[in-house]
Formats: sequence, C-alpha cells, structure tokens
Amino acid sequence: MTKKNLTTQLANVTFDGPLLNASGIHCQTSAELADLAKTSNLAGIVTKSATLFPRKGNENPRYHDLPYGSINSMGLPNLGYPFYLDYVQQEKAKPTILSVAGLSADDVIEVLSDIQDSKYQGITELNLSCPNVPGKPQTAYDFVATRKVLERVFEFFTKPIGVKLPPYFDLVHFDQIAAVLNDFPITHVNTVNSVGNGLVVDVAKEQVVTKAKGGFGGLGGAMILPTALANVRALRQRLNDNIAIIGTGGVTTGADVFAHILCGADMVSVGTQVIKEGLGVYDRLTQELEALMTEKGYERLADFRGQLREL
Ligand code: OXC
Repeated sequence: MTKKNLTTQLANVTFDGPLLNASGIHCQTSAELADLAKTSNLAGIVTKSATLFPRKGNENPRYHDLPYGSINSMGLPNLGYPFYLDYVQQEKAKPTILSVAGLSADDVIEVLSDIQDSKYQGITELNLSCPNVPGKPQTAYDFVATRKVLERVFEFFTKPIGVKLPPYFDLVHFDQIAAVLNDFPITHVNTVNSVGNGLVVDVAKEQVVTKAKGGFGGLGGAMILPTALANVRALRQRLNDNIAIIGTGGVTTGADVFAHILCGADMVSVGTQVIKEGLGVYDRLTQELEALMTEKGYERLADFRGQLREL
C-alpha cells in the first residue's frame, strides 16, 4: 500500500497527519506527555485542560469503562497552567495545542494574559465545555456568556486560539453558537467534548458508577460517534471557512476518522479508545484510514474532506 499524504494545516501549524489525543487523555503529567511525544502517527499533542491553580479533581471512582464507550467525572485534575505553558515551550518533537479552562471568566483572562505574554507561539484552545466541575456550568451552552468571554479574550489575545465545544442537539443551537463564533478571529473549534451528564446504572449493585455529582458524568467513546459527526457537520455548514474543525468523539476505527473528515473535520482526536487500547491505536487508525483511502482512490485528506453526500 502506498503511503498517503496526510499532512494537515491548522492555524499557523503544519501537522504530519490528522490525529491528536483528546485533551485529558494521557496528557496530564510529564511522563504521559513524554509518551505522547514518542507516539507514532500522533501528529500533535493536546495538553490536559489547565486551570489557574493546580487541581486534584473529583473523588474516585471518576472513570468507568463501558462496552460501548466510557463515562468520566474527572473534574479537571491538572498541574496548573504554568506547568503546561512551560511544557509547550519546551516540546520540540511535535506541535502542541495548549488546552486551558477556567472556573470563571476572570480565571480565563488571567491564564490567557500569561500565555499572550509568553514566548509560546503555538495554538491555544479554550475549553468552554467541561461537564464535570461540581457547581459550574458548561459555558458554551450559554451563548451570551460565550460571547462575553470571547469579547474579553480578543481585547488582548493575538495568538492562535480555538475553543472546545460541548455537543449541541438542536439545529437552532448550531445557528446560535456559529453566529457567536463567526464574530471572532478564532482559529478552530474542537467538537465535541464528552456528552455531559449521562448516568450509567449498575443494575446488579443498584448504584451509579462514578462518585462526583451523584454519578452524572461525561459520555465518550463509540456511543457518541453520531453526535460527534452531527456536530462536525453542522458546524462546518455554519462556520466561516477560515475556522478549522477538530472532530472529537466516538472514534474506534480508521473508518470513523474518515467519517469525521468527510463531515468536515480538519483534524481528529481520540479519547476513550486510547484508554481502552493504548497509544498503539494511532498506528492502527492510520493504517485503516490509509487502506480505506487506497480502496476509494484518494491520495490526500483534501480529496474527501467535507464531501459528505446527502440523499
Ligand atoms: N471533559 C472535560 O473537558 N474535562 C474532563 N472530562 C471531560 O469529559 C474532566 O476533567 O472532567
């Protein structure tokens, strides 16, 4: 099989291929990040969403594997943004995406101000969609709050920055979030974060499977693929052409990567399946994607990106 041209451009950065880790997946500690730097066919490294201060996250159990995916209620455990800002400035093996999250708009502004003042020239991603911080809403479900925070960000932030979105389920909501995002010079959207506030029931024990928030948590993995594809597609149809899309959610095969790109994704990130299978997943997905492209006669991702046909 001939090697394909899988090169992908996002903002000012060229990636060797389309695959990324989903934020939160094997990217919290120095050791984990070093593993990602060595992982073949992982084109770039996304950090754990970093907050103003280090966080321990929610109580265990906070991740539960399911035959059809996963549920998590991690609660943004991370080492605090200075650690990740330092890391991305030192990482030379691959491009990085520095994911940041705030417990308030003021937190976000403080963290982004330091990134703006730093030497980091790579991509930043503002996570507006973590479902697992007790008592905190998912900002991007509030279109007014999202606009307000972006207005504050773009008063001073001039580096490449995108946003991580929660899944939307109503076509009107796609219109509304796109109308907000199209008013700002964001580089990309990353869609979707986990499907928030699912509830998994262990019938034998008659109880929930994760501790925080009474068991409500974010769903990921195979079960959310159609939701993720719908979000990639619906946003591609509505966002300005210069806003790229990272498709996240439900990828277990090369065909799923292909489907994300067919719906309009520029890059594709993998979460739950990395936990199930290990970092070798990126080799398998790439081989499967290339085999499918060969079968279909495609040489590069641009040959089919966004080309999904309607009936
Ligand atoms: N989405 C996030 O944004 N963060 C993590 N989990 C998730 O599903 C977390 O830390 O809870």
